[in-house]
Amino acid sequence: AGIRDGRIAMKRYITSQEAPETIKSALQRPSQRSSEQIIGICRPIIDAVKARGDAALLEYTHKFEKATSLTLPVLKAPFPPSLMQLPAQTIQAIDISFENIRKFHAAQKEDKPLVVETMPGVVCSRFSRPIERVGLYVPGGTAVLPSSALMLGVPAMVAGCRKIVLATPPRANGSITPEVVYAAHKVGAEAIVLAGGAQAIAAMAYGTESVSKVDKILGPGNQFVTAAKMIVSNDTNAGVSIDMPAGPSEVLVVADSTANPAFVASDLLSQAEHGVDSQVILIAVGLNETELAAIEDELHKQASALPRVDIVRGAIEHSITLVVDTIAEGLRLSNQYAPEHLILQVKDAEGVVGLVENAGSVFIGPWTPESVGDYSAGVNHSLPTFGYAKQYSGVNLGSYIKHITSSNLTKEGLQNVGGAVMELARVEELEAHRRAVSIRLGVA
Ligand code: HSO
Ligand code: ZN
Repeated sequence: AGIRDGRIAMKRYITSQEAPETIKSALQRPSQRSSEQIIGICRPIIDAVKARGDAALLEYTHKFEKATSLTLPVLKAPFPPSLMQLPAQTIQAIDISFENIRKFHAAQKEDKPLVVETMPGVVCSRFSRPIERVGLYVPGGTAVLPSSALMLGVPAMVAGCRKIVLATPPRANGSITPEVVYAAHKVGAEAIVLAGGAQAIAAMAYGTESVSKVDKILGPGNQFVTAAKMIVSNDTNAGVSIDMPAGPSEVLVVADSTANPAFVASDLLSQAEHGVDSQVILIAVGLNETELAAIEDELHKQASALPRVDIVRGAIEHSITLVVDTIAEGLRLSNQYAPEHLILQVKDAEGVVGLVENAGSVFIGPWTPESVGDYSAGVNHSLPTFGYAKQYSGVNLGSYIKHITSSNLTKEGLQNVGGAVMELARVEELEAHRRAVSIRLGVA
């Protein structure tokens, strides 16, 4: 798998010649290490940080990150300029991206409360407040990800969260990448927790001597980070929620004969280079052998020239091409897969968006590579993976706020609705409920 005739290639299925079951199983995500096993590894780490705070947190950072020189697990704001020294063009790129992400998320603000008079004198309303303290996990691993710091931090800033804590694993020398420090500075983070994995999640969920406890933890991560987020969010004593379960990155490209083969291949590869567990899917609508071969040639050629070709090879091993006859069939399969990213490189791509039911984020037309959304267009890149696009939204302004409702009745309002309340209270045999109305209306 992953290699055909000595070339980097995705396995190809002609859907009309296969049983639906075959296609269904071809669209399975690569299986993850059993979560029971991962939870078993994470639990003692979480318990240790909960019990012994900073000391345990540092021990794990020394062990897992090899950052043995580190003596304090947090870097507090204001961050020294010496830790964010960057070339002018990097600053400019971060600033442009920051501003676009800020604009798009600021536009998601509800400017006024929702007010509805359901009956004369019965006024219901809904208003929002920021979550007070948020913890943002920025993964380390094979790439440095300042873009994730922006994607998680900018909406927190826009929402007005009072305390923003960022956690990211330090390098072996105990430092963190200056781009991440600069992003943390721009979003107004009060501290950076120099830790990764389950230990970082535990520190933010429970707090330690030097790490503030938060109310919600957001951000992607590996299986340990995801398992740790699940564990702490299930602990009623922690009082912490999470954004969503996370899995490996994925993209699904729908291409027809109007698509540029080089563009299609470049989009598939930009996701494939994230990790060996990434998955990329091509849905080829009505392409003939020559057109398919053109994309495959590009894929092999471009992949071979990439610095991360070894990672790409791993991802391509469990990636597939599905050849379908119609756009409708292509979108049906895409909706069934529910990709994190959906790229439409088809004639009238905008018109096809109407057929999209399940996807984290959609990239429309030949001039919209996924990379623009990963970094700078303004949309968020923290998105549901592993089929969770069927029920979750990506990170957005709403991820950082709660809605509160209120009711406000006049005497007339209570007269109008009170009868219904008293009758339902009678049915539920909750007499005190009924009397709270009757005492006010002076009825029996
Ligand atoms: N494509 C990733 C986000 C990212 N890409 C960060 C580059 N840097 C989310 O699936
Ligand atoms: Zn990406």
